[in-house]
Amino acid sequence: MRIAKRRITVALAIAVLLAGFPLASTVPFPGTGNRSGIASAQRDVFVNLTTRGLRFVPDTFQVDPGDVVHVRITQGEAVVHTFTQGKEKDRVLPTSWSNEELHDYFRNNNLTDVEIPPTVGAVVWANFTAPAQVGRYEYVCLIAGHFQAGMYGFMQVGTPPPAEGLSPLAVAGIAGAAIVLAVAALALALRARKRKAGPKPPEPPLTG
Ligand SMILES: [Cu+2]
Repeated sequence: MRIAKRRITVALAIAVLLAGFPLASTVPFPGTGNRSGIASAQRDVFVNLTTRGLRFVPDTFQVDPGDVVHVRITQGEAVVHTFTQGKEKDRVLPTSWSNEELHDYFRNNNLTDVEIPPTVGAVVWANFTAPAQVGRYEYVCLIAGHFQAGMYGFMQVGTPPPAEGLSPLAVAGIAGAAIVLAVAALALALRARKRKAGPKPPEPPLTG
């Protein structure tokens, strides 16, 4: 009876440890969420983009939440473009969309929308405040057919979480559990071997 009680206590302790374990992995990644409540001065950041071959070069850039972003766009070809920055977090727009659908969407979902005249070397500035939420925000060109041809990119606001969605703490926890299991398995294997060994067979008599 006493042993059974102790077993239950041990099982409970393990259950509590396991239940607590997922807590580590749900702790927000540093930098997740908005900065409200944290006193920090707004920062001006400058980003250089070029339009070339129906592409934005580069097709990704990173800023911090709440940054005042100044995008300097240099026209690299004699084709009119727009730089239209979306404001919906982690939305990836389908390239199957028609230009009408794209225009309808960006009518109410843009942080900035500027036109780049079709003169090589022309410079246009797009200025806006980065969203408070960490995430990816798509930017596109609204000239008919350009988005569908691949003229889009992503502004990364804040530090993206690790690819697998596991926090470093969770990864460390899993690695630790794996080591504990490996050591336990080794100990069991050694014990089994010791048991099997038994007494030594007698030495054969020496001859000649
Ligand atoms: Cu374009």
